[in-house]
Amino acid sequence: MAETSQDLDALKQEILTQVAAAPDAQALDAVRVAALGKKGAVSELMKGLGKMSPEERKVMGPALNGLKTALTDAITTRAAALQEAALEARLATEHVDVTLPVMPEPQGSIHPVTQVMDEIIAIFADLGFEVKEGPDIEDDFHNFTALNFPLGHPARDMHDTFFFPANEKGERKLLRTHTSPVQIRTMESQKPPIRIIVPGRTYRCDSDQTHTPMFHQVEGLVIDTETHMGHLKWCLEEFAKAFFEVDDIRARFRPHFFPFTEPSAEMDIGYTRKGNEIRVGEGKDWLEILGCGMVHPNVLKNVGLDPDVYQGFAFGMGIDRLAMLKYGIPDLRDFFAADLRWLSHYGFAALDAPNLATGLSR
Ligand code: 2NL
Repeated sequence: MAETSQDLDALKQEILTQVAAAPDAQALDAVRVAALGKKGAVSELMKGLGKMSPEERKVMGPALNGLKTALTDAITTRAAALQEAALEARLATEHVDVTLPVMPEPQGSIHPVTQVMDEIIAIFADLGFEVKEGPDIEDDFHNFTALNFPLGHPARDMHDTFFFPANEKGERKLLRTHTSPVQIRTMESQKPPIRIIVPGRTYRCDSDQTHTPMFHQVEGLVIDTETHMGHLKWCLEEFAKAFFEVDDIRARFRPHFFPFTEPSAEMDIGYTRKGNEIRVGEGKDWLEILGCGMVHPNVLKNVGLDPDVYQGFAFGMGIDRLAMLKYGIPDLRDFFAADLRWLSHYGFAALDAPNLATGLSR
């Protein structure tokens, strides 16, 4: 082997050209193996060093080492450039336009009943009430007996209540006719003070222009040692203002009868009719919005509370009717017809959960 430094220069230029031309990491590695691998061109030359004269080796040794270093550096630099280019190419194919809408079109909407239920819950949550739920299938005790319905009371009658077939002991379950059994269960299981709001489905065997066999109620219950009618009145007036989104409201409490409250009342609010629109809070016509009263001492006794220590108020309202009133929906039966055109007209945006800070229905 009689390599000269000119020969080494030519070899270096040739390999550097190959390095620069390598299109990808794989091709570059092939260039590296051909030059610096065990049997590579540079490695073979280095093997020849042993057979050289000391003078020759003194020149060729550093020259070959310099060549090896120069090639290694060039390959490393090229490898980094290729890796960068590969990453750029991958990012270009995987790029995402973050300004595109999340979904092409909103697919569904919130049913007015759900909207009104969520609005009522938001109002009472703000007043410190806790939401409670319970079973739709109930027993006679929690739906009637505990609530001071005398045996043989007309509301227990087959015409109003959906009963299940009786068991061997003659007991029959039923579909709850109001959400009150949830308040009964709450009073049985937790000590006063109690402040709860109970939304849910209720059932009565009744179907005409203004009644559906399944309907929705929200009931509320407050029990403490000194809770009185004044608290009831303030609380329900605050509710009515918040619900109808007006600063002031005219209200009256008209005596009524419920087996589970004494005294009992229905709450009316003043309104005027302007064409097809009803304006709440002003005017001399009255609109009934809910029933209420002080919890009957017998109900307290039935859940093991001493009526000489505890007292409280309760109320109940029909959600379906309130939704019709607030959102001007003319026919109750459309609520449950599952008509997509009706739902898209009367439905609410799914991400606008009602809250008092930004306005209930906006
Ligand atoms: C209405 C009237 C009302 C209640 C429901 C209640 C519950 C318990 C004790 C006492 Cl556990 N009362 N609930 C009280 C008054 C009226 O609902 O017209 N609902 C649609």
